[in-house]
Amino acid sequence: MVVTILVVSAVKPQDFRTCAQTSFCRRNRAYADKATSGSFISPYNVIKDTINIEDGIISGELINTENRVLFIFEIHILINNSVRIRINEKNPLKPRYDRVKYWSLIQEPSNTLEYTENSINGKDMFTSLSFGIDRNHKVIIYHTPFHIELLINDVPIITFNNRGFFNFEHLRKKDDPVNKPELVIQPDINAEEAEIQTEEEKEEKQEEGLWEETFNGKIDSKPNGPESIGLDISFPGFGHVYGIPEHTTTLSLKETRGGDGGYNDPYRLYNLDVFEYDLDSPTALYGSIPFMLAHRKGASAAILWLNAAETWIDIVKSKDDKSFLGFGKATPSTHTHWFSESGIIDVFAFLGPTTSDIFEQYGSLTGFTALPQSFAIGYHQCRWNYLNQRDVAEVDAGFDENDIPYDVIWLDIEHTDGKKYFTWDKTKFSDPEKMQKDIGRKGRKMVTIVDPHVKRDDNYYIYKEAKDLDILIKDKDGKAFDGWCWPGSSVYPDWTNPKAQDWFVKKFAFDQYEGSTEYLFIWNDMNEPAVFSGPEITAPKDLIHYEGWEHRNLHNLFGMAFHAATSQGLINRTNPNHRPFVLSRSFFVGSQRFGPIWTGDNFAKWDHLAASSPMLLTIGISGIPFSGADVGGFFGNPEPELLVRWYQTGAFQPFFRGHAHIDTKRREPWLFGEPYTSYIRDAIRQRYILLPFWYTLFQEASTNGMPIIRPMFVVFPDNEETFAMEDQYFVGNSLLVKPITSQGQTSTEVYFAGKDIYYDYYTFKKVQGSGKVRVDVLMNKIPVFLRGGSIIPRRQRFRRSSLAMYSDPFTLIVALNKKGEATGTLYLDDGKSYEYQKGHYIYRKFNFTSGKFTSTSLNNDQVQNDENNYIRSNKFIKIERIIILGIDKLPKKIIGYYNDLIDDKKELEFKISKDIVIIRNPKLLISNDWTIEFVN
Ligand code: NBV
Repeated sequence: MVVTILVVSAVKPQDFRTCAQTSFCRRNRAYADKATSGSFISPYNVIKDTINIEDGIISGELINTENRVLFIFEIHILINNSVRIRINEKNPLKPRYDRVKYWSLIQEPSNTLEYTENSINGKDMFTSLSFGIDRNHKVIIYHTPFHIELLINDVPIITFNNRGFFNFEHLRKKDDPVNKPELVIQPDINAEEAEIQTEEEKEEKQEEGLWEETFNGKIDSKPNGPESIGLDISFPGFGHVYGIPEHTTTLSLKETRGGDGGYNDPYRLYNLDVFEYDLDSPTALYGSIPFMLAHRKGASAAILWLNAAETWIDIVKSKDDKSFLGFGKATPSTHTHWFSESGIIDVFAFLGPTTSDIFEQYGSLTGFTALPQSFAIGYHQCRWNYLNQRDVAEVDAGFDENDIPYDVIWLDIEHTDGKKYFTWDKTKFSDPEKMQKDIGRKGRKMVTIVDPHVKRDDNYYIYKEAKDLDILIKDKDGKAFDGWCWPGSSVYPDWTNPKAQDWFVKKFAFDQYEGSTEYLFIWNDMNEPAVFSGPEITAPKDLIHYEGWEHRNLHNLFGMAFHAATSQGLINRTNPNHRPFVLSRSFFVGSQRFGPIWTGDNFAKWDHLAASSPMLLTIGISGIPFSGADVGGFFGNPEPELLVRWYQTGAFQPFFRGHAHIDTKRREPWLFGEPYTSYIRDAIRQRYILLPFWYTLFQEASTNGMPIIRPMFVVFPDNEETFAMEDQYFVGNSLLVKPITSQGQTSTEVYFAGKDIYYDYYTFKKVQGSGKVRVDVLMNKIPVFLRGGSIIPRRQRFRRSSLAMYSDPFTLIVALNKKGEATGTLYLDDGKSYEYQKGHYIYRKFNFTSGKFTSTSLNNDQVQNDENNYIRSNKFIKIERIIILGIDKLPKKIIGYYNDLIDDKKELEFKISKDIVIIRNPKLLISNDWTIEFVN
């Protein structure tokens, strides 16, 4: 323990590099400065004769006219309104890293044949092609200098190298005089210093960091020298850009490069274990997704910069004074500048035009989120650490004694024997199987932590096997890399090596992981990877991976490769396979296929609670809908009010887990006494009541990429007032949530967009007014509203876990809109297996219109009725209550019938109170098609 505290307190913000302390960041920013200075013209030109158009690909060569280095470019016109741009050196000294696609894409995307070559006479100056079914999309490649524009209906949507920042540092030999570095500007020295520099000193400064770089005494040997790539990407007419997690910044991204309210440094993407991270900052955190979404009224567009090396992104906005797009008013544009330390340029552009189109386009490339087991969306109770088996049993019993449902209890690193993962400290956990079975018997699960470092100990089987298989990451001299982490001296298996993947997957078999049972699931922490002895608390960039690739190239995907192996391990351990559950701290493009992620070590402070919403919204629109923040805050002790507010917010965020640092006071939900226990109980129960609604959203996210919690601008894409809103959001399209994130709040302002009717979620009262409305806030709940037009499925019986609710009847809440209409869906399956992929599920569409309420099947897999294993064993699940809000004409009679038994109509009992109609026990089953008619 002493070691823990010493190591942890040594980690400080100055452990992390700024742009000025990073040579490729300095060089690319300096290049951008040079390019924006008056007379600059980008030296990269297309060599006209090399242009070729074939099968949806425009290819050709580029020349850097300053040093005659040649490049190959390919522009792929993809199905699904997307374009891919790839640029690499024509004759690199050695191959450049191009393996990110294997990890992040689910398959090589297909090119479209729906295109037409344009204006041959333009061919000298530019090459252009129209695509899409209506051919209203266009790509134009300008030859001299090289730049690309993507247009829809002749309006530019995304441009590349229009500002001339394209900079491809070709691989070179250190002593080759022709290959001197191109740059002359060093922004990290002030003017005075610059004056006194001799030519020689200047040159030395230029060389600094090209072939070797030192930070905090740690040397990066950089055997390949400078090899960065940079490109400017602009979104003309778009005033807002979002995405590029993980940062603690605003949802609508701020500008960098200084200025009013802007950051000085670019946004950094470099997976790092940042101790006690700051809020409102562009510095890197645990995960990286180089995906950016631009939005304006009428259009959305997005970019995926497929590169796993350290990456920085500058954002500036311009207010064009001339009218753009004929809007008749000055329209801002957003200009971004992306640069990565190594690799190639492989950029995808998604042309929408709507945000949901983009989520679809992006998801069909990188994979949609995996449908989790249903327990995974219940409440999780974690702490570093539950001390022993008795502690686990007592905490578990505490939930029952206090009538609080929960699904999973977690064990952190102290459960192991000396931080050797896959082992148990038998003095604390003498019978782990019994412990899990006791928990499992109540319908609950357990999670243990498995980190990616391996204790260097010849008596530890994991170490021995990994060493014998020769799958460890090597240092630059070819020896197994030794880094310091929780167990002390450790090695790091190379998760990018297929042999390591195959080996690790097997470690989760029940006969391999001693003391594991089917109730046990996994948590991957420290997989950035965290290396206490390494530069910036991570792996040195010159480590060597599978096939000889330097760590520098793949740093940001390393943690995901570990997550992938763990997740596959859990799939494979049962036959038939069950869905895995693995939480990961590090993430990259594609992580959504392997399990949820969380925002790491936050603080028990109000501003951290507030920051959780924009962070999770950002991660969600960037392809990972299943994410959460430690409820209560990891570091520090929350006052009871903060803890309550955090539970109330967490209940409306996708991954819902309470967690706390080892040095904090215990804070299980009942420990603060009344009224707090009741408040927390109510919050967790709300989560359980809504599980069918959440599970349906997860299923939909897993097929169309729609985020589960949605920023206001996604739900109201034409309402400019919502574009920067981040303190309220939607769950699906139906529930508007406003977290309360400051102390002692008794009222708050909620923005009710559109002309919709909203109902208070708890009282069902209609909200009076629209736009900004001040609402009262009580301590027992946060403001949540039902949007008129939606139908929400709920299960209202209180049980102790989600599994215990498996066969419970449903309540349907029908919130009518102004036209007296509403729709909704409900997805149900066994919550565990992959049978749903064969059609064994229930998927209902509810529709209320013209006084008729219907339920019809959306299951298109044709596994109906008794052939449907799920329906067969769940056909008696009933609807026990229907609540209709906002009904105009109160009914005199309500009639219900199954659609295939139309002659068997029953009159249903109902109650009316004001404009709310409650039908009790309509005697209808959830799996069947039925109709309810309201007779006036
Ligand atoms: O394993 C201990 C902790 C864990 O509880 C936390 O959730 C992780 O983010 N872990 C980090 C390592 C130490 C943190 C100071």
